[in-house]
Amino acid sequence: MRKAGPILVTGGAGFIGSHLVDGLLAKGYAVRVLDNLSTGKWSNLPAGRDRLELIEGDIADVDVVESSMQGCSAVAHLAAVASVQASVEDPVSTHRSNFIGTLNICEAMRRAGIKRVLYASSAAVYGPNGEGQAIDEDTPKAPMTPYAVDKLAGEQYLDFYRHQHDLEPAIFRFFNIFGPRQDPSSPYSGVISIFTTYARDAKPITLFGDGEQTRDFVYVGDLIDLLIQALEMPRVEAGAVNVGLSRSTSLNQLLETIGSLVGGLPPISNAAARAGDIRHSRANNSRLLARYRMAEPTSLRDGLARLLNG
Ligand code: NAD
Ligand code: UD2
Repeated sequence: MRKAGPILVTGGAGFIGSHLVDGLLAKGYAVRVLDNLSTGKWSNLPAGRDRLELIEGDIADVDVVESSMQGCSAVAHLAAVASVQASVEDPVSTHRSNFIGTLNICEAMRRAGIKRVLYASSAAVYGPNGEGQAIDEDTPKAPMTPYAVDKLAGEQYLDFYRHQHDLEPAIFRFFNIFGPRQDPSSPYSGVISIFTTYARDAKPITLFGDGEQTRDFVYVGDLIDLLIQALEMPRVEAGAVNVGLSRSTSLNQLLETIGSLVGGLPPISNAAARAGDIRHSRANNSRLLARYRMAEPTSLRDGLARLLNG
């Protein structure tokens, strides 16, 4: 695999993508990144590295996708408008990236004869279903936003290409991923990126709701190990895989841990819970554990410490 041509990482200048690029380079792979820099930054990636090619371009542009794929051995498709709220405000342009872009990747792979593709889907496909229990992959889907509709449609297209054209998609439904380089600048950024940045800068924090809502937080480094395994395994089984630790943390517990790491918390104000907010989100990760090797996951405290020191 390593000598057979670069891995194309779409969205490689973003939060998760840039960590995947680091992981692949460290393992000796050549990497080509395709990113339109809408939220990603080249400065997330190491400068002047051999084996790393950067292409600024849009996955909604068929020609760009096709030329970027020339000579590649596999694809990690992470590019997307990752903000659920952005998809609610502008479904059409989100759809171009999240749906048309994914279809362009499938078609270009078919034409280039490339088989293996990783796909970053989301727990958002379950909507409120499964709330209050550990959500397994067979839980009925209830996509409630354009973001979730497009992610689910992308999964289904990848299934079609698997049956029809022997593509080998490894589809992952990420729960709440956190770590260094997650952009805290929007109010809809990941809660950990906001809380850690504000705590460090002593800026007031807003807690939507009573803080007893829970999430299944995964440190980005643990995710990258799984993604690289999915590129290297001889065969990918059909069916999407939840990426969560089946570990519930409330926002109040999260704040307490951040406070103990930074030596205190800034003022915290409570605001009304966000419309449509999910109260409890936790993965049943039996399928993940059955298919992938998983070392002891990074504890929330260690992940937060790395983020704060990074
Ligand atoms: P991110 O915004 O940091 O990364 C997305 C990258 O895609 C950015 O670099 C952006 O510039 C690029 N991009 C967006 N539209 C593009 C287009 N049309 N053409 C080319 N590049 C484009 O977000 P992230 O958190 O790193 O998310 C990576 C993937 O994981 C996304 O597909 C996202 O939907 C998915 N995901 C993330 C989480 C999470 O907890 N962070 C949860 C579920 C799913
Ligand atoms: C995450 C993903 C989303 C989708 C969804 C699946 C992120 C950023 N979003 O949404 O893409 O995959 O999971 O169900 O990863 N909060 C505060 N104060 C703040 C910011 C957030 O209290 O300043 C709360 C927020 O109201 C929510 C919780 O923190 O209750 C988590 O919010 P989030 O935006 O990090 O993630 P989530 O789970 O809504």
